[in-house]
Amino acid sequence: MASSFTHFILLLPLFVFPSFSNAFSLPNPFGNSFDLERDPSTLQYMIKINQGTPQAEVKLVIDLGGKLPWFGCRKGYNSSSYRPASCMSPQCSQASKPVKIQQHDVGKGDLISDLMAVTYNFNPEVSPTVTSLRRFAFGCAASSNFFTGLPKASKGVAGLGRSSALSLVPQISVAFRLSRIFALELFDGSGNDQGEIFDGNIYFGGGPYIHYDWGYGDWANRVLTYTPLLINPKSREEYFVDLKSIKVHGETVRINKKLLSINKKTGTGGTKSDIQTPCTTLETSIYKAFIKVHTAWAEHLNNANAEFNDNLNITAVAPVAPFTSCYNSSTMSRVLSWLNNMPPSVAFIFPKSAMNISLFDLVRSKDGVDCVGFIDGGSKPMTSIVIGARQAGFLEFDISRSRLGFVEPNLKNF
Ligand SMILES: *[C@@H]1O[C@H](CO)[C@@H](O)[C@H](O)[C@H]1NC(C)=O
Ligand SMILES: *[C@@H]1O[C@H](CO)[C@@H](O)[C@H](O)[C@H]1NC(C)=O
Ligand SMILES: *[C@@H]1O[C@H](CO)[C@@H](O)[C@H](O)[C@H]1NC(C)=O
Ligand SMILES: CC(=O)N[C@H]1CO[C@H](CO)[C@@H](O)[C@@H]1O
Repeated sequence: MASSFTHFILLLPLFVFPSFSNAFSLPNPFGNSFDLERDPSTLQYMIKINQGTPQAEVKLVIDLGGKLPWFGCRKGYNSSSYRPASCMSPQCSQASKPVKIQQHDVGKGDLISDLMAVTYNFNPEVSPTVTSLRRFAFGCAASSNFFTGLPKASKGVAGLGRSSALSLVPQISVAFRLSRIFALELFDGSGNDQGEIFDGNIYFGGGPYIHYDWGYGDWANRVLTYTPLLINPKSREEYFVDLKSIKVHGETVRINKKLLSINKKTGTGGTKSDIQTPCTTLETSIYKAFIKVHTAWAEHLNNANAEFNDNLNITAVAPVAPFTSCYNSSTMSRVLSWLNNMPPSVAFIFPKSAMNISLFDLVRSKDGVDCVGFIDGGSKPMTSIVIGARQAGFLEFDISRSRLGFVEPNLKNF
């Protein structure tokens, strides 16, 4: 899937970013954070960890549904603090069964432990950065088959699953007595107005998420809205949510409701968050209905507008694969400045809250072309809707309270 995106730059000009895009977040003083890097060719987000003795930087691809962190450690791994996972350790009971990493089984005994540096309170202006070394369990991948499809720069995968005791989330929470919470702040490498490039951060332990809000001109916390996380009995590591409908500029997309629930026997259907998916995928019938409503909005806007604003003229252009609906961005930008008083471009509607995707609905695919950044996921996908990295922005995964937190973009700042 990722490879079809390689020629795309998921890029939007700064003016279309919601308020959080230009800012670092400060994690809660007791929480931990790591920098993320996005691989430009596979668009995968990698967590950068410092690990072993002597310490070396290792990049691991974030896998929200992964059971444990793992990397290639047979060849050339000569860390002096490396240990096979001890059978006195609580991890041993897990290791006595073969540990599944991605689609492959690793044999018994392939669990190791080593030191990893964890940084907290990372804003030096507030107080000095504190780095602490703790011992963590990792899967040790012996064969190069494990690396098929991973970015060249990565050495393995950081599993952040919600159920496994070896997932990085419970491991960090046990080591630092934190709640089982992590948050992802994803940028697309397009930088802020000081020309700095951020790909993102991951925070462990929960908020507040203090960040510099350029629209507001001061430090601010993020106000999160929540929706419950659901368990898919056939895929217990992943983060499913109860999406009820999708609205495009206030208009509800007609969706066969059956597709939105998880089949408890087969595990198919429903909606999950997965940042290894660069752009949200929709089952074919949902995709078609969605694009239809989006297109109707553009046409309606042009017609309605002709009477009183001749500046507004959204012009469709030849679609750029894998997208099927694209517009001339010079005609789109005028619309964007108009949006202040309109419903968000796209909103995911949950039982008691709505997640506005305003402007993250679009992807600038090549110079001057903005495409509706959703992908046809096929007619028989395992999961009907996969909310991808482009539409994620800032997400808090709260396993302790089984809920997903998100920021509603502040439209006043556009
Ligand atoms: C082992 O570690 C040393 C010191 O960091 C390094 O110079 C050497 O290249 C490493 N050996 C291998 C095979 O990676
Ligand atoms: C809108 O743009 C199209 C294509 O550029 C053009 O043919 C049409 O005349 C324009 N309409 C208005 C009202 O400006
Ligand atoms: C977009 O519109 C502008 C202004 O009308 C025009 O100069 C440009 O060629 C168009 N770009 C595309 C990709 O159609
Ligand atoms: C801040 C904001 O724009 N909130 C909106 C998000 O979307 C829902 C559903 O369309 C609206 O009701 C909110 O006002």
